[in-house]
Amino acid sequence: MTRQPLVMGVVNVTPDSFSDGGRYDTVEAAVAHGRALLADGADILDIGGESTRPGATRPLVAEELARVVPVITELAAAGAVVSVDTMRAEVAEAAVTAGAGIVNDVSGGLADPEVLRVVAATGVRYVAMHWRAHSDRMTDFATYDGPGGVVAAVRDELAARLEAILAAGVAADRVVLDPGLGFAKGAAHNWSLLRHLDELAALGRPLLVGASRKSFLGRLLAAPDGAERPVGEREHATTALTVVLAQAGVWGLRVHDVRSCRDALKVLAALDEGNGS
Ligand code: PMM
Repeated sequence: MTRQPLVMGVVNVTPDSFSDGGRYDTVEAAVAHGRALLADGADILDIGGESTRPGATRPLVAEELARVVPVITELAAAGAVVSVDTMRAEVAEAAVTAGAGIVNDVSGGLADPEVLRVVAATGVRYVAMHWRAHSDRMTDFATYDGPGGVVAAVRDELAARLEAILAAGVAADRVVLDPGLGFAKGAAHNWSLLRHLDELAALGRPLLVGASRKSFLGRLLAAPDGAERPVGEREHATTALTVVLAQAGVWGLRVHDVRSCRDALKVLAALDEGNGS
């Protein structure tokens, strides 16, 4: 059977994330949500304490630590494979000490290069996402005018990050790359990247993709008056992308609704098992 992607379930311990902000912003609610995602079949729980929605302002380090560390401690103790969604070395270090086995850095080490030192020293897995600027000004950086457009730019910028990550002493086989859908990218940029993931895979590292409920899907499904489909009503489109991305051979899918993602993967697995019969 072809390898199926890992399913990374999102636990945002934030008051302001675009898709689920404020729903799991206490330790109890976040832990309960994490347990529910595990029951639905999540392979990894991605726990974050900083919203990266367009325009978001950053929490204080102490605030971010207080949000994620207790949640990671409990869920890791319950046996979950935990990823910490952070751009800060201090948070990454505390998260790994609390039991996280993956650092998911949406800035790929650009926001705080010390993150790479923590990853190298601890030997955890590292997700490096394509990123250009913090969320309060990332829309100013959504321009890709060079030859090859957004795909070539994201490929080249990820290649440069990969070089810096390896130079910091992180083992190549610990690194996963991510196109960073919606980060300094408009809807057309996201679709181009989804069409050409093979060009990013050519960098030689596995890919994680986070398309779940993002605004480009809201725009795709917009009402006749142009109003974006609300966040909570983008699940079917997200699931359709699950199928496409699994068939494209990605390493992992970062999703909010683990159950529908897992259902879609089960359909693919059943078809795969029937191959040759
Ligand atoms: N997207 C968000 C947050 N973290 N991490 C990775 N690796 N890839 C993503 O696409 C990504 C991410 C924003 O979505 P959310 O607010 O629902 O968490």
